Amino acid sequence: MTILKKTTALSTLALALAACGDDVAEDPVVGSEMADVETAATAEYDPMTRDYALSDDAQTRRDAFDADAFRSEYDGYRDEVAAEQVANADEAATAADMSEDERNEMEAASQERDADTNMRRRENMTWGYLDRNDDDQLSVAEYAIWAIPLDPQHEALNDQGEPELKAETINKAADSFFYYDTDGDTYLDRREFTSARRGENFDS
Ligand SMILES: [Ca+2]
Ligand SMILES: [Ca+2]
Repeated sequence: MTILKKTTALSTLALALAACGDDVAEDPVVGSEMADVETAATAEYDPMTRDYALSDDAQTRRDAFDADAFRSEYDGYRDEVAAEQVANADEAATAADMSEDERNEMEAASQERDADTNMRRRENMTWGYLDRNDDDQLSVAEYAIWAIPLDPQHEALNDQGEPELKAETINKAADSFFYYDTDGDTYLDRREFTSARRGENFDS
């Protein structure tokens, strides 16, 4: 039973085992397969996981992308979201004059955060959370709050010895952004971001 002791340390597996009862717990292989299914059901599409073939026009916009400006805008937003307080879900439930959007936003804002970064888990990143300047469209930096993994801080150190994003991480986020910016205005509207979030594939 040493295997069982080891594997129950993984919370998803422990959940799967608990749900499946003792029969499955006797067989760690079956147990781990179930844990994979559990994880896949809740995971959001990760835009960092594939390559994006850009049209000539999209590539032109991609080439004009300013990585330095991106870094400073993105870092500012990261600081903002890291300082955000967890909302009170009970208040959301009792505020009768809220719109459905506001209620969903409060609900998402009250969910548990990533322990290291205080950022929302990706599936709880609502449009309102990402659209930091409230202009109803996402810039690359706003989009990257969702697209770039929650804790990329240990990726690389800059000249001052501070952690910063690797160029390849920014490049991948930008590639996916310009891939999903189908109307070419260098912002993602709600429809375009929904495509990104679903991981839609436009390649023929
Ligand atoms: Ca915006
Ligand atoms: Ca657009």
